[in-house]
Amino acid sequence: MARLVLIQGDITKQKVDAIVNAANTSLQGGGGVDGAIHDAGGPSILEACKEILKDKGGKIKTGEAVITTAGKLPAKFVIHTAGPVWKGGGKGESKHLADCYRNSMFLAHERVLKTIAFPNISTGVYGFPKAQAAEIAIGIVRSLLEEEEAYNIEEVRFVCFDEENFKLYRQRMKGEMVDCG
Ligand code: AR6
Repeated sequence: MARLVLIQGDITKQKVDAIVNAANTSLQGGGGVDGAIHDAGGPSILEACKEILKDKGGKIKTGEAVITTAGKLPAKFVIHTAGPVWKGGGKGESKHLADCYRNSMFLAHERVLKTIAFPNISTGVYGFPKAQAAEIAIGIVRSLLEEEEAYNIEEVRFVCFDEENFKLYRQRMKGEMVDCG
């Protein structure tokens, strides 16, 4: 069984096979974790995003995931996924958020990547309620790790940047490995 690890910190510092970016459908970079990843990783990440978008009519779908170089980051790859904007909960937001985790995990598995780190997708400017997002993220990742489509993955890190998310995850991951470093 793969390990689930909880970390409070900066995802750009993670030395894993893939870090996940909470991007938007245009993959042009932005603020928050997206901005931090592009800033630290350098311009090759945006160039790779632009290449991918050429085959996709300029946008990815909400919940979709694509993979690029990680440029200068310590990770090997960046998986970019577009989280849902919270609109009150009646617009399929929960399903779209679960799709982000599912599609990122499948992509990592397909590339035979063993370690993947997730930020708390959609819980910043996209306004998804943090407790509900934590339930969805931990729930879908736990269940995927029992499926064949993700069996190459040996470790999933949840990297919480803010204290509120870290506490919400810590409450829900009792007994699993918690790394505060
Ligand atoms: N490492 C880990 N997590 C981080 C970091 C970091 N360096 N910086 C922020 N976070 P947000 P969203 C956390 O707003 O809500 C962008 O402009 C932060 O505490 O980055 O999915 C994109 O281009 C929060 O919990 O992403 C999109 O347009 C979480 O990352 C839009 O924002 C997500 O916050 C996406 O919004």
